Amino acid sequence: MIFDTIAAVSSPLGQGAVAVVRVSGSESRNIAEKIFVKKNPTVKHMYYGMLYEGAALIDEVTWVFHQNPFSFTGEDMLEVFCHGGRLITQKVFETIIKSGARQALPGEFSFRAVLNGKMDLIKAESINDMITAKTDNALKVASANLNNGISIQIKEIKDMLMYFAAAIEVELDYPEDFEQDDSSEKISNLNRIISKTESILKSAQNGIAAVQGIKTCIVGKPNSGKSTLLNALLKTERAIVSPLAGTTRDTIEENISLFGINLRLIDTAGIRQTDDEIESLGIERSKKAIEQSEMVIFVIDGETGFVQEDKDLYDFVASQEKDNVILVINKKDSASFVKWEVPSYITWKTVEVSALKNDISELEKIMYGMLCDKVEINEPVLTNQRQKQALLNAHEAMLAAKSSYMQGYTSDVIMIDIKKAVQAVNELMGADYTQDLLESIFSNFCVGK
Ligand SMILES: Nc1nc2c(ncn2[C@@H]2O[C@H](COP(=O)(O)OP(=O)(O)OP(=O)(O)O)[C@@H](O)[C@H]2O)c(=O)[nH]1
Ligand SMILES: [Mg+2]
Repeated sequence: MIFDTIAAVSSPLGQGAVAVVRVSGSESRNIAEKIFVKKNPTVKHMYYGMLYEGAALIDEVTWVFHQNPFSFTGEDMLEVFCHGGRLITQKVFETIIKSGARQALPGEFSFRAVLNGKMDLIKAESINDMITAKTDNALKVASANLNNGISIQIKEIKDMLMYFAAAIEVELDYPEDFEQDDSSEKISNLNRIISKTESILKSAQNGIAAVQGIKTCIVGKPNSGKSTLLNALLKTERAIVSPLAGTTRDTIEENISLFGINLRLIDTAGIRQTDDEIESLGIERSKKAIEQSEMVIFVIDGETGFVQEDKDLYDFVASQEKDNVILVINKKDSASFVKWEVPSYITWKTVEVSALKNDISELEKIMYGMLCDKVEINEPVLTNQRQKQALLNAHEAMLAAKSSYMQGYTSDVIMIDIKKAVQAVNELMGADYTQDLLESIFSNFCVGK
C-alpha cells in the first residue's frame, strides 16, 4: 500500500532531555539525505550528526533510518532523537515537514502498521492500552496482548472455523463420498469452537474492566455532594462544587486506581424534577450512566436526610437490579447532619462519609471489597467493547449454524453462517475492516503512535 509521508513528535510535549520525531513513508530516505546531508544511510545504524534546514544548523541529534518492510509501520521510517526543548523539537519537526512530510493524524503510524500487515488490530489496540494503563493490572493485560496473547486464541478460533468450512466445501463438491446424515460429528466440532469462543467471551468483562475501568457512577439529588465526593476520590479538584443545586449539568468521567483496581468514575447531574431544558438533558444522561454502570454510589445529603427525591431515585436504581450499589450518607461533619435510620427495604451497603473533609476511607474499603474479585486475570483477555461485540457476532453466527444442523438444513445453507462467523473474526483482528471503523479506532490514539 502506498501512502504519503507522515511525521509527528512522538514524545510528550514539554521540556526533557531528549524528544523523538518519527517519519514514515517513501520520502523518509530523501528527507534523511536532505536534512543530514548524508547519501545512502546504512539501514538500522544509529548516526550522530547535525540536522540542517538548507544551510542553517537546527540541532545536534542522533537518528536511525529503517527500510521497509522492517519497521514499525512496514514503510521506510526515520527516527530522530533531538534535544527535548519545546521550541527546538518544534523546529526539528517543522524542518522535516518542509522537507517533504505532512503532520500525522492521531494513531496514524499504528494505522499503517495494521494496513501493512505488521500487526493485527488487537495488538495495535494493546499498544494504546499499554500507553494509557493506569494500574498494574491494566498494564499486565495490555502487555500480554502485545505479545499476541489473545490474538493467538482468536487465530485458533479462526483456524478451527476455516477447517470446518473447508470440510463442508469438500462435502459439497463430492456429495457421493459422504453419508448425508452424519451431522452429529459436525455438531460436535462446532460445539468445540463455540465453547472456546464462550470461554473468551466470559472473561472479556474482566479484561474490559481492567483496561477501561469499572464504570462507577455517583448519583443523588442536587447538592448532596456528588462532585465533592468525586474530587475526594480523585484527590484533586476536578469537578466544580457549589452550594447552588444543579451545578453539574453534564456527566464528568475520570479514571482512578482504587488500591490497584481501575475505576472509571462518573459524576452526574443531580436528579430532580425540573423545567430547565439543559438540566433535564443532564438528568437523562445521569439515568443512562446508572443503566450502564457496574457500580452505583448513591449519595444522600445528610443535612436533609432521605426525602421524596431520594425515594424516587431509589426506585429507579432499584429497578435496575444492580449487584453493586452503595448508599453514601454525606456531610457527616456538618452541624446540621440528621441521624437517619436506613429503612429495612434498603438492603444496599450503607456508609456515612464527609466528602468535604476527605473522610471517605470506609467507603473506599467497601468499594474495594465489592470489586476485588474482578481484578484476578490469569489468561489473555479481550479489552474493549469493540472486540467483545465482534466476537459476540461470530458466536451468534456459530449458534445459528448449529441450530440449522439440528433442524436438518443442508450444508450450503449452513455455510452462510460459517462465513459470517469467519467474517466477524476477521473484523475483530482487523483483517476485514471498513475505513470508517479503522479511522474511528485510531483517532483515540496519541499523535506519533
Ligand atoms: N458540610 C459538608 N458540606 C458538603 C460536603 N460535601 C459537599 N458539601 C457542600 O455541599 C454543596 C454541594 O456540593 P456539590 O459537590 O456541588 O454537590 P452536587 O451533588 O455535585 O450538586 P449538583 O451538581 O448540583 O447536583 C457544596 O456547598 C459543598 O461544599 C460534606 O461532606 N460536608
Ligand atoms: Mg455536582
